Amino acid sequence: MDARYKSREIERRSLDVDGLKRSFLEWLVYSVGKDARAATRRDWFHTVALAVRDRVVDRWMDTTRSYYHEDAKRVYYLSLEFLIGRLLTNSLSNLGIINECRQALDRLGLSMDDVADSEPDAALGNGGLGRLAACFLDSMASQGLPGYGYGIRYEFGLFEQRFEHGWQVEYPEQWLQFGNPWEFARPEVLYPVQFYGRVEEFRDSVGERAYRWVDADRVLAMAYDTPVVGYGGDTINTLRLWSARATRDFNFGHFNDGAYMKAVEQKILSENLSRVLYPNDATETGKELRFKQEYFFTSASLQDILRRYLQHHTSFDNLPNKAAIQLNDTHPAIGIAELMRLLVDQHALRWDAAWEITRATFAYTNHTLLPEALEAWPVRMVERVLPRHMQIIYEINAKFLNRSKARGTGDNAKLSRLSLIDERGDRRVRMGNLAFLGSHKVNGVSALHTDLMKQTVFADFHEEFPDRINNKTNGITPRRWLKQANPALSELITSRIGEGWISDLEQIGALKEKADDLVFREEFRRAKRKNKKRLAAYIARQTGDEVQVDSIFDVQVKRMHEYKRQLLNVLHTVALYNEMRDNPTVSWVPVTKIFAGKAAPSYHMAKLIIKLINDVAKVVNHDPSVHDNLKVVYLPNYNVTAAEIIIPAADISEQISTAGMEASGTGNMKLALNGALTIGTLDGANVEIREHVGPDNIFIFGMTADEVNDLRASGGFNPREVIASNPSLKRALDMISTGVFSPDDRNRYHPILQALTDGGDHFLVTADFADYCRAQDAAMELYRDSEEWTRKAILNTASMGWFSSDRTVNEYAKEIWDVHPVKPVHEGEGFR
Ligand code: GP0
Repeated sequence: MDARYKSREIERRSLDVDGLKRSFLEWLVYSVGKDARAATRRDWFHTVALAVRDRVVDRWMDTTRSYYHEDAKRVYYLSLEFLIGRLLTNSLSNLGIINECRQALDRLGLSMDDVADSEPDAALGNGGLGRLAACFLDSMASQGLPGYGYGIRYEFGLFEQRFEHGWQVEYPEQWLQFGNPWEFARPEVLYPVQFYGRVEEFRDSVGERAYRWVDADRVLAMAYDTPVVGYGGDTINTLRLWSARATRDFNFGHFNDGAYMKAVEQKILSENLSRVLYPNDATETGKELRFKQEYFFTSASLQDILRRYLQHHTSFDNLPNKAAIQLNDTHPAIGIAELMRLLVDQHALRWDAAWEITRATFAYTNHTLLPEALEAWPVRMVERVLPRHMQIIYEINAKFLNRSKARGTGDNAKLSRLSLIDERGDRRVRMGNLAFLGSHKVNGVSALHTDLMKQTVFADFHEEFPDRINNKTNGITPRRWLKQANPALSELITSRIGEGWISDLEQIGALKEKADDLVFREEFRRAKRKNKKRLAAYIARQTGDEVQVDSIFDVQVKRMHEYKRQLLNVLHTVALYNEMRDNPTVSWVPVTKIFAGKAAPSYHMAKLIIKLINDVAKVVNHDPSVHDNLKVVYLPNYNVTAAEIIIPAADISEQISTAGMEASGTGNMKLALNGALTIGTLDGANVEIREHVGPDNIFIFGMTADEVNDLRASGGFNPREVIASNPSLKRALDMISTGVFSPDDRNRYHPILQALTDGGDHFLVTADFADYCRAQDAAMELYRDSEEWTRKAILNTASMGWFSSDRTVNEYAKEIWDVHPVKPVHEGEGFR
């Protein structure tokens, strides 16, 4: 090799300050095409990202090659959402060169924070489900597990939320507008995906009945790869996202008619498939385009998985030993029919063999029991869009129901509940049933949720397959959610217990004994205060509101949903406002209520609650009679980047869903890890958080899931009686209904009042109100004793080790996937 070339190769990979600085300048000039005088902040971001990417590529190839050489079993995480957020700080931090990078930029007169702030937030997801997928990618790479993410490269991520007169307004989020320095386009990794057409029956070479899908429309799926940097930089995994490309072949019918433009138009329209993320969280809207998106990325991923498998194998018998496919919710569940089609129609396997392979390969994670989220596609649509898959689904169903009948499974009512087809009304394909039947393991995301799955949605299936359902309580990555987002606390922790906690979060338990150490408490408070100042500055920039750093930062950040009960929180806010006005001489603990979260654009009630919070904020924040003791803030455009600023600054974490309705929650884990005390119901993972932090270090209130269930079943719940018997609740509701917060439109909130009264208060806001206020009072009282508060906050941080997504992913690896870590062999020269 030419000596000059070789030295440049080494330079490309150097990790010291000088090497970084030189390569920044080189990238700026030769790839971004600017000199230092003309470069904008965005140019510098692209420059730094490209230089960092250089330091990742060799190790990435080493990792991929090692998996290939070992023919390791891989896990494929199929998810319609990956909520990754920004990658610059994450990559630098996982590579261990964040300080070197900061210094190199310093020498160029640049601020690392400004450069990092120029990166768009990759919001290819709605909320918890998408963020969980991103945390799992980090954890798989950090533990050396051969894990691939597969999804869609949406051109438009989740909408940008702004407020206009307090109302949510949506704007398109164009994260790719200025290019994406992290991704590698793979124009040669291209798979055809078909839609529509019809099925032809024929006899195969041995005279067996076989099927062909003909006259279908075609789109191409093109791969874009993003390296996923594991902690320590040893393993670099791949996130492969598919983008729709038009095929070049023309519809000759149109062409011969001279309708050239019409043919081209169709081609262009086919690329709409990967245009935009559906903005609904936990609701199914039943749009054909969504169904096509699901099939599009699932089919491309399966074709890619089989291609990779066939590099080493000639028969499919070993597929389950080489590939584990995890379905993140039912969105990719059509993959079960697709794998059957690929094995039976394209690779000529016998049905029973193909079914065994399919079931042994797939596993399914359920994320919610909400009926409005359970996907059920009209048979007529599936038949039209994917005619061969509809046949396959019928065939799976017939075989299953016949076998069940033969085994003497229950009555017809039970069989019709087990059926893949819902025969009531317009016939529908139940994707949850398909996912369950086509998987060898099915899991819930918290202990309570998994129990409820067994008792409700999958009760009949659980009876048939008692070993299939298992629990995998969610987790969060400590790299992004503590090390990166909260440097103040991270440095303090590392100064006392070393940095082992970053890759083994259970080690953070060693901090428990520091809870009684006065000096440590003081430093813990100082870290929190620093984060609160950072958030206060962010609030001032975003909303113009001034908040007191020494007030309680009471935080509820999550998607806006009635079951998450932001309404309960704002009702308490109004009640507290009244108490403060009634008792001006009491020395109140100042409180700042901080809300953030998006509502689905078509979810009117959720948007109305946002408006209510903003209206309440307007009144409360400008009322001199509360002496700044109460402030209400709704931060716009909640996303991963905002979460990284808000979460480390929280004193109180609001996790107040109606018991039985929040599958797990993961924000609850992030907040507790960062030293917030939870006010919460016994719902989702709150139950397990209480077990870990201890009942004295969490404020639990409200009805349990069983009580909710009984109360609803009894039909005897009367919210009007509850309201009438609680003066503070009644007064708050009266103020809202008489227009105290909406003098410009006194009837604005009637739909909310209506839902809480005649509507029957489905989410039991009124039922839990009194106990919620009691929990709030207890928290405010405790906050006066800052030593005791800090002790509990430390115990929260110290007790969250089990909630690392490393633990979660390890459980999946051992109990579902049977995959093992691979140590990559690094061939790179002059590297470290
Ligand atoms: C569940 F069904 N979740 C869904 C969905 O469509 N979107 C979504 O984000 C969430 C649950 O609501 C959760 O409880 C859970 O922790 C998360 O999935 C990951 O399992 C919200 O935090």
